[in-house]
Amino acid sequence: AANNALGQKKAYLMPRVIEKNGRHALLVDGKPYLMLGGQVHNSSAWPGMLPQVWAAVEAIHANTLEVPIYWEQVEAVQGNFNFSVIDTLLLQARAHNVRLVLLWFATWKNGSNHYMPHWMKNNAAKYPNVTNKKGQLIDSPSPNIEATLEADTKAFAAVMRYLKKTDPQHTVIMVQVENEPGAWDTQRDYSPLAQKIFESRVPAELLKPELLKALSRPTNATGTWKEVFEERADEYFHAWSVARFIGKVAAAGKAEYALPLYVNAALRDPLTNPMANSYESGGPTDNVIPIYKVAAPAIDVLSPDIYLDGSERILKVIDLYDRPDNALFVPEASLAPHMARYMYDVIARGGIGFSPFGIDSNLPDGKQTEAAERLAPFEQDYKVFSPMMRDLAQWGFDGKIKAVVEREGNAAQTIDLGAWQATVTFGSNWRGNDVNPNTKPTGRAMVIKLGENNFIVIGALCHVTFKPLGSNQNKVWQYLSVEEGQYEKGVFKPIRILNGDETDWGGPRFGSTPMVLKVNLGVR
Ligand code: N0T
Repeated sequence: AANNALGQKKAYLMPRVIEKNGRHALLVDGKPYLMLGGQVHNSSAWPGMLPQVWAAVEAIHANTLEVPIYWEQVEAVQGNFNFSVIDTLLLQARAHNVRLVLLWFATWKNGSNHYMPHWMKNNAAKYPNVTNKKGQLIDSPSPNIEATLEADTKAFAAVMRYLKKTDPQHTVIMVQVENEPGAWDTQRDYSPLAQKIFESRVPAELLKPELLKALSRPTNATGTWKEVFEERADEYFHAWSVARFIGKVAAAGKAEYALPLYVNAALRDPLTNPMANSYESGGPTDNVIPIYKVAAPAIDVLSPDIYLDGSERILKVIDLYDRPDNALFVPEASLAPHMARYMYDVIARGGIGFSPFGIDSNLPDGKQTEAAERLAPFEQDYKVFSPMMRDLAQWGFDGKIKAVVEREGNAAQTIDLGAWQATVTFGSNWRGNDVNPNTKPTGRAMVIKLGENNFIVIGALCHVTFKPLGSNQNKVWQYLSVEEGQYEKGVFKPIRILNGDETDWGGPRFGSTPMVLKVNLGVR
């Protein structure tokens, strides 16, 4: 596969994350790529389970599959690596023309050590868990243990070395290092060893004025963890320890093969600044992103796993992880119909991907209808997005897309487009009357600005109208044309022109199946 028609070795470009004016793109084969992702359930990455995984990938039109690889399976015998499952995944992904994001379930899986090989679990003295404040052992590995770090580093480097050798065409485009690292049930390790480090001085790397400022501390602060970070000392100490550990594992892997790497976060409430005893401590939650950036420079992206409720919370989280120093990537989101619409916001921000969790249904028998209902909105959006994926990725990177997602209460929203303002109302609207407001907030729309008066509008469960702004203000306007169509390999193919009842009452109505419209506006 790595040879061209003349039998010469083909040069494949490495996937990488780039930044321009604070926006990002994931380059795959040298061009911006948008991951229309799906993640499998935790125990699905076994050859016998894959047929139903591919069925789900096909059903939702995903272009990227997020799939775990298990340390306990890869290195069941210490130093003896088994990559047979990786081989299977690579072959089958290529056959399905789907890219992979591999998830390294290793030292941490949801804060626990459950994917460590038996030879480690059976040697708790060498690979210990953390101790809580009361001196009790907690179900979470300690980040302060050299032996654990060394074992994980060796294994991850072996995985990356193997990928470099067997995947010249970059079927794997990104790797997640660990899974939701940190500790539930304690803010840090209180073992004698960790306590000793905690009582020493904060390392110089953390005492840079910009970093202290980002952490809301005096820029000249210095001293022990407690002195510098006060009530946040326990959490920051754990975050630093976990991030340094992961940073070293990632650096060793990257030295073998420089794929983009990321760490995913079990989130905290982004609105109330809670303390780390109410969420997983030490993971890349929004408040410790600056610590992770310093402690783990080999990690390209810090990513939110969105299982939160409420549009205010979810949009806030998306905003907190979309930073000039961090590409926006949502590697997990609940597989719920209300969640799909946030992808519009992620795409508009130039995000590099989105993925609902658990696409391969394992609901009990008799719940198949529910499973289909959960997949449906992702399936419908991905169907529209996939043939224009490269365009969306480029437009998002260039800042040409604006999006709205329906909020609780269904209030109308506006989008400023320079010479025009679009107003989006939610529900199925007929002749200006809201006969059918959406029962749940699921409406969504994005507008791509192709020219001053030319737009692509994609939406569902809403109604869109325009009004002239700026130099056009107060002028009489009309639609010159509204074409309904779809993209085929990056080219807009119209099916029909919408006119008459389909556009006269202010503008086009979008039903539950997303539509792609090419809109051309004019003033008199
Ligand atoms: C996720 C998934 C999987 C107060 C849960 C979410 C996945 C892991 N963890 O199905 O286990 O591997 O990354 C944690 C959600 C915490 C919600 C806390 C609400």
